[in-house]
Amino acid sequence: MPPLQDFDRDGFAVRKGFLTADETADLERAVREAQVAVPESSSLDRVGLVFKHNLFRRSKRLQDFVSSKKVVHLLREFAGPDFWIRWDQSIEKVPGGAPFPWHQDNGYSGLRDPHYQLWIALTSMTRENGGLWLQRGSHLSGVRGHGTQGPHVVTPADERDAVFVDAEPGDALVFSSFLLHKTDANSTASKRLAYVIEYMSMDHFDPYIDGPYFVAARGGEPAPEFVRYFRGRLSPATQLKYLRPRLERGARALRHGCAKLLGR
Ligand SMILES: O=C(O)CCC(=O)C(=O)O
Repeated sequence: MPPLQDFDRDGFAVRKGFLTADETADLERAVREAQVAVPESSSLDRVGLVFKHNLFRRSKRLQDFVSSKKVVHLLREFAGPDFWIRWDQSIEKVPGGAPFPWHQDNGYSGLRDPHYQLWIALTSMTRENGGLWLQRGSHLSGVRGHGTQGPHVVTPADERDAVFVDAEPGDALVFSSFLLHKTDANSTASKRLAYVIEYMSMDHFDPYIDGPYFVAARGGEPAPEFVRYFRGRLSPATQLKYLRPRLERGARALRHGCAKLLGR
């Protein structure tokens, strides 16, 4: 594992062979099992990108994995000793699946604080099948402005600075949610599958996620537990930070509801 200074500088860290072949096969089985209950839930399905969210909420096996000692000991290097899971998803890019343009995860989440994305390859990830490209160090400039492009939230990036991460099944990548990343189209005849878990320090909160919240670690050790409250949620600073965006979202939803009612 590269030292923490490298992660601070680059915004990501790769861990080749993080899972053994057996662990990878077990994880893929658990992901496939949990996927069954989740409807394909995004307009991106139509362009060959199949996202299935919140799998861990339905699967004890995934809860055990995402809060296992191996995973917690990796994540505590980045997220600190106490962290919870805001989100997980499997991402399958089928043959012909479309590109997913440059963005920061915060462009989608609307959050001001970082989370740490643990990206585990369940198939190989190549340039041809739509593997992951990153902009080294791009996390250092904080949250950027994003626009929209079809179903995507996007921000400009210089292609010349892009770094490709080759991965084999069982390889893991941890990256900051502030890091710019993208994937290209899948031009092969095989699917590309990754399982992604988003870890957030318990000092930080996501006001757009409904509880209960799954705590993965306390004091740097596994402490799996669903809770209603934790310090980031209770913090007045967090509530204030998101007061305005939440009011704006509420107003947008109200306007949208009224327009629908009035048939506009
Ligand atoms: O897997 C992909 O093609 C892109 C997904 C992605 O960048 C994300 O979920 O943030």
